[in-house]
Amino acid sequence: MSRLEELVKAAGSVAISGHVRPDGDCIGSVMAIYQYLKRNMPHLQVRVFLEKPAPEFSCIEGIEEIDSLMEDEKEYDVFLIMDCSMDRVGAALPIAERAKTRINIDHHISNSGTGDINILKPKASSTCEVVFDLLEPAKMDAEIAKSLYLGMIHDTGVFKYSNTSPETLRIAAELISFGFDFSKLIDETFYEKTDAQNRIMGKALLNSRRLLNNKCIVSVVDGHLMEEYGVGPKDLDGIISQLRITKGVECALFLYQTQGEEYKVSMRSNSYVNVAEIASSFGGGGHIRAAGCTMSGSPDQIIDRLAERIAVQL
Ligand SMILES: [Mn+2]
Repeated sequence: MSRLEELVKAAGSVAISGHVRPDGDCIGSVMAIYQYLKRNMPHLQVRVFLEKPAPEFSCIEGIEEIDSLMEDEKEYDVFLIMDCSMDRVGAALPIAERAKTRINIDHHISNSGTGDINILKPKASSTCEVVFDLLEPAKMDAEIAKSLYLGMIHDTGVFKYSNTSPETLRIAAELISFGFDFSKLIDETFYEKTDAQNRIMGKALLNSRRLLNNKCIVSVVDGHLMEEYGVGPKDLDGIISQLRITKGVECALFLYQTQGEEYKVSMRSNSYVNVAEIASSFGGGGHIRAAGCTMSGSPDQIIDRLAERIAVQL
């Protein structure tokens, strides 16, 4: 019996949830467990409570069965909290609190365990990697493998980030042996952009300029430009990553207008500038190589203030 089956063997009903604004790893881990329990424990009543996933995840089997209203008043025997701590399940919180037993499965180092049972592996690339160890390969199929692979590619940037371990790749190897179209999955859920998203990225790159002896690159998208291209903040994802990989650049800045004189600032560095320190000095936060904050003023004023801080570290 797989570890997952053991965990829920005494239960008659299981609810599964993850964090608000669900990403690939959250959706993948939640759906893999859902699919596995439906296949192997058909007597179980299983429900998924999650905010509505973005349209690019529609290729995941059973995604249309997710309950995003979360008005269920049932007392579930087991509530699975995936890829986050219990305080991040959003509207599913009352269902989690009502459940008889909570099981928290996660890989975030900040999660100290918010379930009655906790399965936490901070060294794992993704929650999907943690879930793989709870399942029996003989009881899996291509759809379950595809869901787990989804989470792994999203949390590792398609096996690029430093959280990718030999174990991550060994599991990925096992998953692709189930036979699903992984190239299509990666393109559709990770790389694909709308025409408008491509155009605004092109515009942002054209408008970029270099500062501080060319070691810093900066680009600004204001409200007018967003309106002209018919895009929202979510459509600007990926611009900062493209700026960062410009040859010769140590530090990249991307600003977009949120309202009036307010701008959201994303910062990235490549090898030595600590952008978390700069972001936190302006009330934001993040990691050493990727951080952000919200600042007020004209773009030029904001860039001057940031450049002053960056210059000290260059
Ligand atoms: Mn994750």
